[in-house]
Amino acid sequence: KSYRVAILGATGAVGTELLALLRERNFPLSELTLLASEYSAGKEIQFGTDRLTVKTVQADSFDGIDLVLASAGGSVSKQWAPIAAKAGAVTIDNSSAFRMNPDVPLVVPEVNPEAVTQHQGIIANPNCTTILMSVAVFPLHQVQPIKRIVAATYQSASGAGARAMEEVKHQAQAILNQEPAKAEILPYPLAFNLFLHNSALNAQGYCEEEMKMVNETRKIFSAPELRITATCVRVPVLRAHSEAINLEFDEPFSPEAARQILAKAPGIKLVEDFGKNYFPMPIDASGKDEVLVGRIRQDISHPAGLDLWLCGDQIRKGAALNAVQIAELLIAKNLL
Ligand code: 2RA
Repeated sequence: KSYRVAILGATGAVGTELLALLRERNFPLSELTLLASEYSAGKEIQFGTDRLTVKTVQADSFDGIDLVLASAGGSVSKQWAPIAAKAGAVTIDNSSAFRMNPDVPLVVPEVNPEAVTQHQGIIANPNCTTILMSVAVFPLHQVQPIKRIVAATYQSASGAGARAMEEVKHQAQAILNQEPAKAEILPYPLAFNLFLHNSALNAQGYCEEEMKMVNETRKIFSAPELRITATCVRVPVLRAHSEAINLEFDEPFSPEAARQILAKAPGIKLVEDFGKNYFPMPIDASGKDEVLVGRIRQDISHPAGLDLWLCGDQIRKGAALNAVQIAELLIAKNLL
């Protein structure tokens, strides 16, 4: 069987990666429609031997469509995903619009694949930092429930969009030319700098990005008691996020046991050579499907604590790949 697929937000960084993945993974396509808001309409995009023209999304865009892969921002998803559902399509939405909606499964295929069976037309793709952390720590949680997570993230410019990736390069060039670094897409100069993620702050001083890690992880793990705190930082890296993760359990969890479990876990590649002091780096994770995990070690401040480090491609596993894997899961479960 093959499927009529629409990509909503086809011209963005994630949309571009979605197209690449559909080809790379030979997704069974009978028809591919590229949709975007009016100002991106008309663009021509090469897809294999076909030259596709991006169309403006409108009420009848989803008639006859089986699957919508949406990555065009929360307001566009809020407007069009319910219309697509009414037209009989399943939407896998990369925005945060529906993630905490109880009727919308929030899915990382390596963690809670069974959640897709509950969908009512919309399935939410978690935030990139949540996906990467979930893939890395869920295999340990399955062996011994995690009590508390302390996360610090080192997030690439790609999370702020393709234009932000260009801007950080221009900023670096400016600085090397002893010129002022302009910050127009990004809130501040990022080249040779870093800053706390600039999403809105709540009354407790946590930003939306940090609360996504807290709330989304609890939903994906079905672990409302799981205690999580996070500090999210934007760093001058192009397209891979890194995260320093501290885990607290009830009982000690040895690094050796954790290493053995993670070495066999889905979606993970162990990268650690203590002799060479070599561990995951964004340049190794970029363009890869796996979450690179390394520097697994006993937390010396807590007998039941464990520290680890991860890097993962924000556009790929952090967004587009996870969405395509959810679509593949729907096919495998005859839900599409
Ligand atoms: C970011 N996770 O990195 C957010 C959006 N992709 O800014």
